[in-house]
Amino acid sequence: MHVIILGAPGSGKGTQSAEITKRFSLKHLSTGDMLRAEINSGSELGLAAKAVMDEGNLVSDDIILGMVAEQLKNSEKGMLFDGFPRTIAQAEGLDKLLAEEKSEISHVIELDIDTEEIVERMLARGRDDDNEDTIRNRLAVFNKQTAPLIEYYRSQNKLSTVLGSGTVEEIFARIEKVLSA
Ligand code: B4P
Repeated sequence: MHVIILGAPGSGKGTQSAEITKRFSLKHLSTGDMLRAEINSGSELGLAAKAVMDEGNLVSDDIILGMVAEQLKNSEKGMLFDGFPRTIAQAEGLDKLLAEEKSEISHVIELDIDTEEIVERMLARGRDDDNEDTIRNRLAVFNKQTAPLIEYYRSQNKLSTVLGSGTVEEIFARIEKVLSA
C-alpha cells in the first residue's frame, strides 16, 4: 500500500504521518524533512533550497523527483508520501517511478482545513519559514500549484477528503477509518 497525504502547508501532514506510519507500518517519506536535512548538512543543494523555502516557494520538480527516486530504490515497504507530490509534474513523475516497480498509489488523503486556523498553527510553530508573509505566500502557492492535484487524484478515484480540524487523535481516527476500509 502506497499512501499520499495531501493538504495546505501547516494542515498537519507531518503530524498525522507519524501516527499513520506507526499504525499501518509504512515508510515515511517527507520531502520537507529531506530538504531540511540537506539545509542542516550545509550541502550546496541545501543552501539553494533554503533560499527558495524561506520565500515560501517550491523547490524545483527535478530536484524533488531526484531525491524521491533515490529513496524508492532502497525501499521494499509501502510508502507514506508526506508533502509530495506538490505539482502535477511531480505527481506524473511519481506515477512513472511506481509504474517501473509495477506499483501504484492506493489512497490519497486530503486534509481539509480553514486558512486562518492554518496561519495560527504555523505562527505558533515558529519554524524559519513560519513568518506571516511567507505563510501567506505558501498558501497562495498551494492554491495555484498543489490544489490541482485534488482533481488529479479524484479523477483516478483515489481521493478521500478528511476534516483537518480537531485534536490530533480525532483527525487520525478519521484517517484510520478511510485506510482500514
Ligand atoms: P513541509 O515540510 O511539507 O511542511 P508544511 O506543509 O509546512 O507542514 P505540515 O502540513 O506537515 O504541518 P505540520 O504537521 O508540521 O514543507 C515546507 C517547505 O518545503 C515548503 O514550503 C516548500 O518550500 C518545501 N517543499 C517540501 N516538499 C516539497 C515538494 N514536494 N516540492 C517542492 N517544494 C517542497 O503541522 C503544522 C503545525 O500545526 C505544527 O506546529 C503542529 O504541531 C500543529 N498541529 C498539527 N496538527 C494539529 C492539530 N490537530 N491541532 C492543533 N495544532 C496542530
